[in-house]
Amino acid sequence: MRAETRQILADFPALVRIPLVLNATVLRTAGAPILQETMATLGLGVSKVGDLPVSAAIAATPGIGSLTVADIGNTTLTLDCFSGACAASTTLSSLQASGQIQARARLRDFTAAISSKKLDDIVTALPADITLNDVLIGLLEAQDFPWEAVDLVTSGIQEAASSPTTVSYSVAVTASGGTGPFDGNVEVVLPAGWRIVPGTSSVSPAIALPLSEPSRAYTRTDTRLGFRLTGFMPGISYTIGFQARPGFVLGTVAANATADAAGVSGSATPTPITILEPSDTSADPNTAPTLQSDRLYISYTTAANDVDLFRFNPPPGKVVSVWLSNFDKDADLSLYGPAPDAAGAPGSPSAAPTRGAAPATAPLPDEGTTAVGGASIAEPQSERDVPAVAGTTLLGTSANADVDVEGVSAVNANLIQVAPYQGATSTGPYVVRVRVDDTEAAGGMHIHPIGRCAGPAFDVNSLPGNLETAILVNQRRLGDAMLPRRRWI
Ligand SMILES: [Ca+2]
Ligand SMILES: [Ca+2]
Ligand SMILES: [Ca+2]
Repeated sequence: MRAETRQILADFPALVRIPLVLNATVLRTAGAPILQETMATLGLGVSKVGDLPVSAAIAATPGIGSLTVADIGNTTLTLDCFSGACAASTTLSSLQASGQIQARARLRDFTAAISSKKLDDIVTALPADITLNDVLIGLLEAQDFPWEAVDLVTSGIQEAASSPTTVSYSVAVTASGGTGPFDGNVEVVLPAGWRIVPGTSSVSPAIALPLSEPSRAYTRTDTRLGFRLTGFMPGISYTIGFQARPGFVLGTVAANATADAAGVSGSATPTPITILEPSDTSADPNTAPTLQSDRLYISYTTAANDVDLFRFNPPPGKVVSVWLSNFDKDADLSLYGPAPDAAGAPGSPSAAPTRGAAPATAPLPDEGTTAVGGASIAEPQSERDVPAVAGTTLLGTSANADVDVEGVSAVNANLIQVAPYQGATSTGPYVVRVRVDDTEAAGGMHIHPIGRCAGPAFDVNSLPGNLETAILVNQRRLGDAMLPRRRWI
């Protein structure tokens, strides 16, 4: 992402939700830097911008029409090179004129990274519901983007996964009455967050015309696919099949489906599918998966005693920051480092253990609840609920009851623990992200509803050298104490 874009979004986070096409004139007049993002950086394979039909983009602007066959890379998905030649220097405009742009071609089918064309070239052709946020998803710049604010349901981020899960989905459709052949529509309603894999739709037995790409509508409540069937007969059970990328919620789902055709009644029967966690993450520090920095790792807490550990190879002397987010229940995050020095061990700087002797009497156990007004409520401090990994040094814990994101930073952290608070489980996912920095960056925080985390960004190195006194204020706690609680405005 360009530095100017980043700064403007940091200063005016509300801009993230504006629809682009409705504001295209204003953005252009103001010289908005986001319009200068090139198609090489827009992440066409991920963002909704990639859904734009090539023919619509060509029609909307000469900017895309002037691209040549050589510019767009693999042409199989985009061009019809059978009915006419596709010379490397031919422009897309002239191929459009000769009917050689595939009807189902989308911008994401451009396999070459094109840096000569920009968002400005296609902005007026975008569907009205595409917001700036949908574009930012494609920029995939882990260090800059507030990943913890990404809406896993609607972002379609699973399409960017290194090995995305794909399931086969089918719907049986039968029309009764009349003599046919008919044309009709079948609408399939999938759970929110599901995505169809382009180019995978088929119908069996064959009808008069091959099934074209369905229309798609992705919302917070569902994913709707609209199939158009041309030339089918009554009394025959047709199967519409396609590949889909499921969302992140585990469990059995059965899509709704409806069929309509003029003059006949239709029925559509979807096949239920069960989505399972690939495999639970180990609680053994010797077999835990090893994470890379600047990637989103999605996992689940499916049992009350489910502790998940992740290893990390920290660069020497660097600060490892970890965020735990997107969980719909309460979980806590801990970072561990290497085992404490053993007395007399080779390389140990001291012959003495780093920990003192344990108390002779074990501490009182966590009571878990407190009786208030006759009712039993959960202890507000969850830290005592966090398990510890033997043989390691606890470097930091983020264990809050009321934050959207847990975050903790520590130098040389090599083990990350996610543990549910008081046995909380969910069919929904949680997300872990690791980042390596020179300074501390992570802390518990709330997600701002318009897409920005408000978290600790305090850097002690930024203070003037002659400072003698600093008063640190927990603004939220002060606000809770002094004013009616006002979460975020
Ligand atoms: Ca787990
Ligand atoms: Ca586990
Ligand atoms: Ca928590």
